[in-house]
Amino acid sequence: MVEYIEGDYNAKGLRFGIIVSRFNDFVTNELLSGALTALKEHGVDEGDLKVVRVPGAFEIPQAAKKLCFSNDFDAIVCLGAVIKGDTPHFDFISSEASRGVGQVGLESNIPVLFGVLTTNNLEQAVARSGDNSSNKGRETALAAIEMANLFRKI
Ligand code: INI
Repeated sequence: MVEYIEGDYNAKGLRFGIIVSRFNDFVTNELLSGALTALKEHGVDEGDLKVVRVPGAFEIPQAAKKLCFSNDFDAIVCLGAVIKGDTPHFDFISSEASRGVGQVGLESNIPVLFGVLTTNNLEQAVARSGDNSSNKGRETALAAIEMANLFRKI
């Protein structure tokens, strides 16, 4: 008989580290708000949440690595906003953030979730950080709950 394993959305008793970058904070504050709301809605105790702020998306993987290896968390949620400008800087920051977060996730024993917006303009960033189900912080927090529960089962 085939065994199917998947995570659920009960977050009671789970501990989450949230890393949020300060660059474009008018967007990242909204991502954080979406993530915190989703986690609390699903039963996380405030005492099981830690929010770590870093300067920009480039620094997110470095802080994620520290949190992962502290053994204090069931999952790490990474939040940031990289918005395209007139120079190639966007490409370096966004690719390093995604590559770095992915690498930390593969090296650690807990899920590391990528909630860093990489958008062509401000309008796209605002559309994905509003107070609704499209909020990337909310979406990432829900994925973190599911993955943390999944990791307890496998
Ligand atoms: N950091 C961001 O999080 N988003 C950006 O859009 C951005 N841009 O465009 O420059 C950005 N740059 C800062 C970068 O993440 C580092 O903090 C900085 O380079 C110091 O290492």
